[in-house]
Amino acid sequence: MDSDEPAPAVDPAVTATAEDIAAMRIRGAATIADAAAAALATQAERSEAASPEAFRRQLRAAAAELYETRPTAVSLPNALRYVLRGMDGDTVAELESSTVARAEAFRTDLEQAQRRLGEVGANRLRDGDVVMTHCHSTDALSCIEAALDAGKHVSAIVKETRPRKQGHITARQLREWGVPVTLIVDNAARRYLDRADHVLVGADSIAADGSVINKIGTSGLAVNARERGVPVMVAAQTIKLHPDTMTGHTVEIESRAESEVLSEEERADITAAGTASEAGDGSGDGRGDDHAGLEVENPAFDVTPPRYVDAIVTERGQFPPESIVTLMRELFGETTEEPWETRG
Ligand code: RUB
Repeated sequence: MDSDEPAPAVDPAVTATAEDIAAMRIRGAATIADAAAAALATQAERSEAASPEAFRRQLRAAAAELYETRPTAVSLPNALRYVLRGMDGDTVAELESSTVARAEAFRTDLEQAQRRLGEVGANRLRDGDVVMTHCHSTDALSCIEAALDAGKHVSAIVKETRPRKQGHITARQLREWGVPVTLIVDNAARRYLDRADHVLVGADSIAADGSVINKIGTSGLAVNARERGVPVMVAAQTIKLHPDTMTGHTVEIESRAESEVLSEEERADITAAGTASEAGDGSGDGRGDDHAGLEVENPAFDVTPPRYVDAIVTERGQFPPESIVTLMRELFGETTEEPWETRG
């Protein structure tokens, strides 16, 4: 784009979706992908672009705004890439209809993939099994739903999942389906693994070496499960496969706000103790710097090495983590250029 050209107009509905994703009112990798595709369709429908080129620029700008919201779930760029690659035509009207159709196809495929994945995952669950969950994953829940549909009785040990307690969303959904739930704090997981037949989690991204990037705490759970002999099943549609990792890129781990871990009041309380001790040993002036000596770190995701994962369950079947790269090559080829980075 020439520097004197006006910035393409991104529709306010796209900006609203981007804000909802950033604020986690829309959250979870599959749900984020679905919302992003829907937002691109809205952008296409509401575009008042005067030329095909202006239309393309608008769509790319909308995709870039959505892309910036959260860094870890690859389903987001995968969704944006899929929709933009379907933008085809010589007129604005043709471009609009092809983009909207592509977004709709993506959303339908997403739903069907989740259902198929659920059926695959359900085959691993036997009647009477106890499943331990972490965070809230619609892919993981789809496996339980399919097991219930097949007439199996399943119960769940649901980890609360600090700091945002998305385990409560899982507990609510499972109770709605009539599944008996035991809710535990994260620290109790190892103790309760003795009662579990499976650990079942979702994924935000799967790397080419089979590493699983999911909500913080997943890796510790997987290590403990291995030590206890409980199999770890990762439910992840193929849009969770991270193409850039085939060419050596790593997955960015999102850091979230300190306030999710520590309120202002709690910080003041801890800081007061530090200030008092500094005053007591004579080394401080008794007032201190509110932020000195107390850092809060809040990574939202972690990486579980493939050796702790028994199976990655996708809509294409289940895979040992080490062989997932074969599926990745088949689906993505070797190219990783993002359409919203294309100029002109
Ligand atoms: C959610 C999370 C979920 C994955 C998979 O993190 O880690 O396990 O996104 O979810 P956050 P799904 O709450 O920070 O978005 O299976 O629904 O795609």
